[in-house]
Amino acid sequence: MAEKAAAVRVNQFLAASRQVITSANPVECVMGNEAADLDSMQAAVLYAYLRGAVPVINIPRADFKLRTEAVYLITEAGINVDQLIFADEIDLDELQAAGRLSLILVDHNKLAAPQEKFASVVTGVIDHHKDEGLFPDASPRIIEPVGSVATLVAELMLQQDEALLEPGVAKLLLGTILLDTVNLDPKAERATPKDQQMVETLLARTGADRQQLFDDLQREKFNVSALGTEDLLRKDYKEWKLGAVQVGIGSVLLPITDWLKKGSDLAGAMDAFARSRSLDVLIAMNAYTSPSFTRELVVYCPDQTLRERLLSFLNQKDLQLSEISGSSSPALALYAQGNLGYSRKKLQPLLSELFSS
Ligand SMILES: [Mn+2]
Repeated sequence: MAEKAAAVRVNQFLAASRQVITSANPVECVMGNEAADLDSMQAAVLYAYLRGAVPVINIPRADFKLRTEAVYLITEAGINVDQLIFADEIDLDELQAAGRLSLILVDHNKLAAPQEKFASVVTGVIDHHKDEGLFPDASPRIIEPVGSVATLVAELMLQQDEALLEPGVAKLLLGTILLDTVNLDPKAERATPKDQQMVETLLARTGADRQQLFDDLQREKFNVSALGTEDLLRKDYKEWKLGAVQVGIGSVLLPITDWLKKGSDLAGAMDAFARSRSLDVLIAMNAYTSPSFTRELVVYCPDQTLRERLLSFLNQKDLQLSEISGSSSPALALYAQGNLGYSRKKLQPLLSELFSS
């Protein structure tokens, strides 16, 4: 991999913006949406940089490592991750109560329910989602249906001062647009002529290899090799109460055999995860491409009666399960899943049918 790009000025800005929070002055924050995907994060950082505001990454710091493509690109762009400000490192409630907070929303134009309390201090919006018609007096209020909000941020930076686009900044913007537009693929129907044009501008500034950068990002998006069992499970996790049964299902991008090789006892780690969330049933749906698309199923259920009922039900349905060896506990069942059509969206209603009857 190439040497990391330079982002000296951004890093200086990030260090200074941390100090603004602890002063007694008004604080203008730029905040992305709660999903905190790469374009939300980069927009918070770079639009805050452009304005001299405080960027807020809208997830706890502990969740950052789950966005593996963001960890990769932000690091490659030379940005100091330690200096980023995450949602659990700034007390927005306290700032609002003190009358010191104003908020610019990027990559969303409607606050998520837990953050609706901040609606009265929203002063600006930059987004590419459907315009919900809120915050009519916001300034700026830029909502354009482009493929990536990075395209809008790049445009504003170029308008204000081209010198803001040091190499690391240009690389961060470029990689984000490529990821959001599936490398400008017309079939994905994401890229607009404006995204296209911005990619060309940024390619000229960075000298990057477009296909290589996109391939690197795609690879890193699915590269979960550095994550432990708890993080693998919570990276893409949903939970339901089905009848009287609390069920959690994580999508895991790793073969069961690789997971078992991670050293620590899988049944023990599943047990700890299930206990911490008071789950009766914890399922991992493993899906990966290596080389062809494969699905596997991991079922953890310590209660024997419930487990027998669940496993016999799953084996009767058309998931085409065949047992994989390697389980260290009777509570843990490992399966290859022949029917690739059963995603979490389809499994959840099946379980609902079972447990609600
Ligand atoms: Mn977005």
